[in-house]
Amino acid sequence: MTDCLFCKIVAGEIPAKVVDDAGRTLAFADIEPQAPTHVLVITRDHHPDAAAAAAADPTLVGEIVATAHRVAQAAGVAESGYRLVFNTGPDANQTVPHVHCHVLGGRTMTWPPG
Ligand code: D5M
Repeated sequence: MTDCLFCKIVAGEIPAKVVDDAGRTLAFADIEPQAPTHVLVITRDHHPDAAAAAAADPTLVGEIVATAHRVAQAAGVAESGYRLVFNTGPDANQTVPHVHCHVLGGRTMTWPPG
């Protein structure tokens, strides 16, 4: 999609700190980190959100989660624990309409989320 921020990162038109680049996913540091580890895992192809990605190909969301776990392992937070978040739609405050999984770790998370 020509006007999508994350499609531009996939295309290399906008720089990002890439931490994992494999298969159909790409992972890069969030520009506004909310935890010591805060990485976004996206699909290379454009899908507006996680539900749309799952509808297009049910295995794709599994690949996102597998990449997220690899990212957590590489960051050293897999054993202590980490949180995966797919904000979906306006009430969830999704600001970028390209599926992305937040990988948050490196501190104790609170519940409920804000
Ligand atoms: O999360 C969208 C996330 O995308 C938010 O945490 C900021 C992040 N973001 C926005 N622009 C960039 C760039 N250019 N690089 C890295 N991260 C970025 P949402 O769930 O949609 O609210």
